[in-house]
Amino acid sequence: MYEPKAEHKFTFGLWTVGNPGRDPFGEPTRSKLAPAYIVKKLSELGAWGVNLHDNDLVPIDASAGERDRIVSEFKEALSDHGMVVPMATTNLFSDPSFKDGAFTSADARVRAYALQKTMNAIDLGVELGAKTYVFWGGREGSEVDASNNPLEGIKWFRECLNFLCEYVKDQGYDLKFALEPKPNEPRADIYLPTVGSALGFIATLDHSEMVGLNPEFAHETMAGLSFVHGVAQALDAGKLFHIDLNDQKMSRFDQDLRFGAENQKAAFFVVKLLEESAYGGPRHFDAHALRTEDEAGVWEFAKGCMRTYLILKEKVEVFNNDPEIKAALEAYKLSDAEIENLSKSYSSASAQSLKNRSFDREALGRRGPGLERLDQLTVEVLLGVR
Ligand code: GCO
Ligand code: MN
Ligand code: MN
Repeated sequence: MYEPKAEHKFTFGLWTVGNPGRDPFGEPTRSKLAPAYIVKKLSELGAWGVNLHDNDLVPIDASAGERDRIVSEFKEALSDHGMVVPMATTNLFSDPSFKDGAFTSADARVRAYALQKTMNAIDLGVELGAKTYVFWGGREGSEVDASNNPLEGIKWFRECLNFLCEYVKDQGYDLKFALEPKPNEPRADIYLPTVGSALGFIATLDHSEMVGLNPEFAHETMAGLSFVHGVAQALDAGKLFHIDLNDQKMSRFDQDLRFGAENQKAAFFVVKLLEESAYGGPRHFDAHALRTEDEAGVWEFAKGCMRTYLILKEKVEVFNNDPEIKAALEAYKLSDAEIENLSKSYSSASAQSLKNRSFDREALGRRGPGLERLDQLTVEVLLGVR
């Protein structure tokens, strides 16, 4: 029961289970885990793959020879354990050169270096088999808007993404980009803070068809928004290219909690959306064990993310097959074929008939849609009594 298998497409970043527990107030509480060891452990737990930033694997100052040796050893670990790398990304936030942004830095040399670093990291990702390339603009933002005009920042961001789309096409890579919005941390205000803002921005790119979203549970929650709604909007736009699953208390610092640890109802509806949609991509956990934990706690954390996902997936079945829930949903969605025929698509005749029609406004306002009952039934499914 609830045993993760490759078909579930569970992935973790090297940086997630590899997180040593450093925070702004304290030093690491765990020792570093080698990438090959992470691959082995995650495969034993039933994960399908790992994702990485360039520098999770190859140190920023590695020579070309060192890089090739590290990459070939890592490839061997992947093939020994039957693991894949479906997504890769660039670390454009740790090095001090990126302290005021990478693609949005006001220093043209930093923007050019960020492009160079990203092209190299894309080459690495593609070499490892990645099909999705994530852009999390952690440093792309500001504390003081006096110094960095947000309009220019967005323009530079666009220029860089347009450049990189052309690079991918020029190389003949089979790679899509996924933007990962976040409202704040590490910057006070990060550009493209939410799913909605990223969708608006994507429409302005030269190759918008290559670019979609990597929404994260914690990030929308930090902004006080509904992650379920964000994911739905990305799906509706055909832009859900990847997903970062974790958990978060609203209005806190970035917690990166184990998936389902905090907001079980929202986690349930996310799983429901994913499982019922055409999204066939990875279920990626971008979270880490609590800083209190030792290595054993790290693997408990990883197991917990996958197990909770599978439990919620089962609860989706329970929800969908529950006769009372079915009836409540049917009663909630009141349809009327005749009137929908008039309102679904425009014609001057249907506009005229709608204008002529009289509606019993008071009766419409009197109807109780039954949401209290429907929600209680949902809670009972989650509490395991249905
Ligand atoms: C965060 C982000 C990152 C990104 C990662 C991949 O809040 O730090 O979620 O973990 O997902 O850099 O792009
Ligand atoms: Mn995050
Ligand atoms: Mn993330």
